[in-house]
Amino acid sequence: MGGKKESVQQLDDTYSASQDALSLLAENAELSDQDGRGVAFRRAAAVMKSLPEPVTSMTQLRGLPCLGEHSLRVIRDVLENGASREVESMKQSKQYKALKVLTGVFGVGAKTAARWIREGIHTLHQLRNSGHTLNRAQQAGLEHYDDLNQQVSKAEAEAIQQIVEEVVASVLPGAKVTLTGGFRRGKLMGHDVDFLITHPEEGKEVGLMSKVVSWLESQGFLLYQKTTRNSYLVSDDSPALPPSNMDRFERCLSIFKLAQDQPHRAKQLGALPLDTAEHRRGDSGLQTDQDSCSQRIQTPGGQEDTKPWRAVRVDLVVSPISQFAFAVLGWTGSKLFERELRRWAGQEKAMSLSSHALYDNKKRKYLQASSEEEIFAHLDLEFIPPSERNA
Ligand code: DCP
Ligand code: MG
Repeated sequence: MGGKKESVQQLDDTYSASQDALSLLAENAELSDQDGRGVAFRRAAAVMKSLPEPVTSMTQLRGLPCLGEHSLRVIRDVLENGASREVESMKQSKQYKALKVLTGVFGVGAKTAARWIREGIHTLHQLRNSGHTLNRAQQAGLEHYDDLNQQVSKAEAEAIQQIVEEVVASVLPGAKVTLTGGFRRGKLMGHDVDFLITHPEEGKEVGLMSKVVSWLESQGFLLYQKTTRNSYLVSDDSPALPPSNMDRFERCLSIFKLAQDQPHRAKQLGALPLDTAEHRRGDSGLQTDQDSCSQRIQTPGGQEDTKPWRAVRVDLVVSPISQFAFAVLGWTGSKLFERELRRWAGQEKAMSLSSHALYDNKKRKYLQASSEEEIFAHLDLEFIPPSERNA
């Protein structure tokens, strides 16, 4: 029996090794600003994840969708050699390492990172000494690099939820806060915490964001914030869809200062002053090359980490109640799930789905919905609960 167990374990390892390899290729494509390739590898990884049993032979993959020539080559390599040579060498490449380090700075995207790499900047040390003027987001990203590259736990997300609920209730009684993103899908870790805020009476939500942000700032909860205003306009005869997948809700991209090790006491720590930042974290949640790591550590005299708080990325989004169901659906993700859902709506139903609305292109009208269930029904789909949207 022991032998069987072992071989099953081995199979599972191979199984997840091919998923991991495909996910890494997807990541590398995204970091290299090749979104099309990224989506192709994400789809292939999702197909591998959805298989009911471990793959032992290539014949099992026959007829499966989304597995292109390249993905199949990678899977074969993993099956035959235990690892993909292409992925292993990519992981070791200077380009990949530099992309990973630089795009790990909040506010730095694939294009900026690629430009810097072309100028010979591969590490945070080189970036700091490059003389480049960084924008406010990037400065905050550099300053809180280690914290922001460390995953956020469910307990931390809940502590932040408590704070956000408290401030929202105090500035607009009756307003409702919903945890969205990966945590709504049941994930235990995330790269940030996403919230959607609405009020049951249409229009009451106007002006809410600025009050929430002012309150949070006055209490010392924000290390950084940038609020963008709602730019969504509904017109009667055309689907007012944004040009990209980006939605147009009023949105606050922020970095929270969360008291550490005391998530349950988060409430009382509201007035934690910002200038307690004399100690920097020395640990790193990200694998980077030694050079960039050592340059990042700024703990004076190499003390143990005594900083009583940590920086956490938080997104706040405000939606009018009439668009709330679409907003929840759009902000729950995953990104691949959203993409597939929109594709289904467009190709199978001739409808345009966004985080704001669902438009029926044949009937030339918007379809109303006050819950996610109603949206799935409009799309002729069975309801898929958030925990099953992790594709
Ligand atoms: N989203 C969107 N439009 C944006 C930003 C996000 O539609 N401009 C959606 C898709 C995401 C969800 O909102 O699935 C949350 O975005 P995140 O980037 O936070 O992704 P997750 O929460 O799914 O992952 P993580 O756990 O890494 O935060
Ligand atoms: Mg998220």
